[in-house]
Formats: sequence, C-alpha cells, structure tokens
Amino acid sequence: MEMLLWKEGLTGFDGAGDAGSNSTGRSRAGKNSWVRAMVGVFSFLVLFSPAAVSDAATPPGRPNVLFIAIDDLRPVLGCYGDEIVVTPNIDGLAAQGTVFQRAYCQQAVCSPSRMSLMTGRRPDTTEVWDLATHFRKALPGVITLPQHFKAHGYHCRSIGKIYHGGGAPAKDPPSWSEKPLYDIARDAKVRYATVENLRGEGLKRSATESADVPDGAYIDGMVCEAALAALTGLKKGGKPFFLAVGFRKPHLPFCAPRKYWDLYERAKIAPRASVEHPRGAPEVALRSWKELEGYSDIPNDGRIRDGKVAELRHGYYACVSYVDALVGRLLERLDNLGLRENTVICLWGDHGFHLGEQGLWAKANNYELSTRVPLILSVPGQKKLGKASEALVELVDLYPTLVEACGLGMPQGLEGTSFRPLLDEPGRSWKTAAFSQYPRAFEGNRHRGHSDIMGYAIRTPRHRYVEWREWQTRKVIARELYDHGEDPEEMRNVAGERSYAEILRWHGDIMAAGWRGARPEGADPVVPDAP
Ligand SMILES: [Ca+2]
Repeated sequence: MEMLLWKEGLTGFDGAGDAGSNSTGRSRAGKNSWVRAMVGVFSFLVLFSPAAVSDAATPPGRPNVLFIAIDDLRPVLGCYGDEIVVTPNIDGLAAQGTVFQRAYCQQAVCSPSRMSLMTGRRPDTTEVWDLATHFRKALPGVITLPQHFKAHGYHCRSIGKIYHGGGAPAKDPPSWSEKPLYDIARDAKVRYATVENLRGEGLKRSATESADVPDGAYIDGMVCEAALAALTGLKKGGKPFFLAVGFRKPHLPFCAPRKYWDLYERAKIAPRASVEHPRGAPEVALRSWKELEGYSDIPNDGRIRDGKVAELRHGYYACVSYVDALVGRLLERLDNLGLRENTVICLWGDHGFHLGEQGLWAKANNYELSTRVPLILSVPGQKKLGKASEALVELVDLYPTLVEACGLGMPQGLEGTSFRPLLDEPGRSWKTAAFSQYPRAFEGNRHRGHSDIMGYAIRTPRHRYVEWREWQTRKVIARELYDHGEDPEEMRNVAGERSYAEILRWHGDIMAAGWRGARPEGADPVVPDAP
C-alpha cells in the first residue's frame, strides 16, 4: 500500500504540476535523469527505512504535531504588537505557547526557506536557492522533518502548501504517509472569485480582490475543510500524527472574502513607515523581484500611487484575518476532539514581506521586513505560557525543536539548534546571531541557483550586517550595517561610518564564525551527517 502511494506520488516529480519556469528541454532532461536516480533511492528507503517496520511498535503517549505554515506572513499579528490587525485566534494560540519575537528565515523566498526548514539544513547545504530546484538533487537520501516522524510511527499528512506551491519542488513522497492534498493549486478558479477576475487570463489578474463569498470559495478555505476532516480521521486512527497544513494567504494576490476586508477602515491602517530606499545601500541589495508588477492593476514601471498602496496594505490585513479565522477553526476542532492537550502546535511564516517600506515590495531581499517571521510554538507541559522570547531563533531550528518536543531521537546532520529550552525559560541567553542569505545575478532581477553574487546577512540583538560576495571568488563587493537601536526601519547603511568601525569588525567576525559559532552555550554538539 505504502509502495503504491509512493509510486503515485513520484509522478509528481515529472512535471505533473504547472509547467513552471524550469520546463526547458535541457533542464527537463537533467531532471529526468535525477528523477530516475531518486526512484532508486526511494525504493531503497521503502525497503530499509525504519518507517517500513516501526509502525506497529509506536510507544504510547507521543504528542501529535499540528504544523501550520502561512505563506508570506510577516508578524502582522496582535500577539506581535500590531494594534490594527484582527487575529484573535492566533493570539489565543500565542497565549498557550511561546511567541518568538526574533525569528528569522534562512532565505526570504518560498521554496528555499521551506526546504531549509523541512530538511533542517541551510540553503548552502540544500543547494536550493531558487524556485525550480528540489532538495533531493543535492541531498537524495536526506530524512525530512515529517519523514523522521513517520519513521517513529507517526501518521504524517500534508494538506495545502508545505514545500512549494508548484512544479517538482512541491512534491516529496517519502515525507508523507498519504498522498498530499492541495499541494499544487495553480488554477485561477481557486485564487479568484469575482466575475471580472474569473474572466481574466493567466494566474496574475488583479492584485487584490474583495468578494462577497464564503471562506470556502478560495483555496485556503478548501484546505481548512480538508484539514478538519483529516483531524477527525486521525483521531479515529489512534496513531500519533504529524499534520502539516499550509495556507497560501497572505501571499499575493490579496484575495479574501469581503467580511475580512470589512474588519478594517482603510484610513486607520498605518501608512508605510518608509518610502525611499535606505541611504547608502548598495544597488544589489535593493533589486526587486518584480513579483507585484505582474498584476493587471499594477503599473509596469513600479510606480504605485498612494491609493493603490493603501488598498494593497488593506488587502494584506484582510488576508491575514482570513487565515486567522481558518486557524481558529483548526484549533477549535482540535479542542472538540479532545486532542489539544496532547498536541504540539507550531505556527510559522516562511519569510516576511515588504508592503512598500524601504521602497520595496514582496520579498527576495536580506532586510528585516523580509527575513523576520512569525513563529509560535505550544508544547504540552511547557513551563511558561503566553510569554514572548526575544531570543534569536531561526526556522532551521524547528526540525530539532519539534524532534526534542516529541521525545524522538535526534538525527544527524541537522544545522539548527533545538530551542525547546526557551519554552520553559524564554529569557535565557541564546544565539549570538541569526543567518539569512539571498542570491543575485550580476544583471537583472531574476537568478538561478546560487547565481553570481550571494548576500549573507546576520541579525544580532541590535544590528543587521550583510556581506555581498561574488560567488566564485568569495570576494566581498559590498557591505551593509544597520543599527536597530537608532534606526529600526533600516534606513541608513552605516557600514562606511567611522564611528561604527568596531561594530562592523565585530560583525565580520560573527559572520566568519558562521552559524556554528553563534550557537548558545550548552547546546548539543553538532553531529555531522554521515559521509
Ligand atoms: Ca512564501
């Protein structure tokens, strides 16, 4: 049975989803050859992995995991101090867990961030720096987070966007016990609901939509319904479960049922805190991916009038409240099924988002607004509830944290650090830095792979430091330093200012020591992966 499911899933590797931007003849031929190699690896795993034998020997009492991914959500949430947003359900979850105020993604774009989290490895190890590459190309035998749970007797399901939303990188059959639902949803009919937008062409129609429709008119409502049914089924199944639920809002386009738009008066949503690019920032740092500019109501020159900016910001808030309501339904079902007390709940965003601040839109950069993510964790038995932690944590830490929270053995090769101790002691001293990165091509705003230039960023308690390096020579071609004590919007690059010379040097040392050097005292030793 399991073998059958895997075979079915494997067809997903061969372009069963959208055509994607990687469907050239050359890349397809390359893909097919490694797909064949992967089939061999997967067959080996089916026959010999602990998952094939351990299902019957599950220790009793292991907590379940409800793993909620929210696409492109920056910490616009009541529990993060936003006074306008309406997010009672996520705020309620925060009251029963820990809110990580300083959590950072490893690369501020969907697939590289998610694949880093799901493999517990950083982008230079997964070699996933773009939207077209699958992590099993560089790491064919890697045990993903859900796969590790599966090997310990968990029933693992994926509903919605967990890996990536389209093409081969959306699929990883070894991770799941059942075929995922709604992992690819590139149909305009589930993205838009108004007559005008449904008449349009392509995936990018208008950038916002307010429609008088029920929650289930859009893909996220469908994902929620499927997840509710899955929870009921998993309860009946009696095994510990790992249920991953991935919501696609507030990713563009900002489409949500009208009742969520009506929660806000547009004029009361704060205007963007900054409009211009940061002073003294290198050009390479400021290049936009032009994600927003492709929509029918957005001018191609990127000059968005103030009214449209306000509409986009309103739309983002509406989408956040829409997803919050869906999260509330999941939590309610968990309660009604009597599962809450034995379920670890983890809610995370894959990266942040610029809503016009710093003259930038969307993600794909190394700034605070694009790299900082919401992260809330609620674990049965944790000593401190409803506390915020200011500790620097990273999405790559989630894998070991969930493993420790559920009492499973820690696999080798992970590049994050379990922050389970922060749930009991949120104020304890922790990492000296969080690490992010973003690639750039010498010219243009799109890149492939590691590309020509890599921007390596660190966030320390007070500063953000970035080194832009030529990939081949590793030569530093530009530096940025922002002082959040003086400049929380990151509007002034002080890397060249004499008074910051010592701080610049100190950050260069932290960068050189890398993530291993930034780990907290007393953290478990890093166990390298088997050769
Ligand atoms: Ca995303």
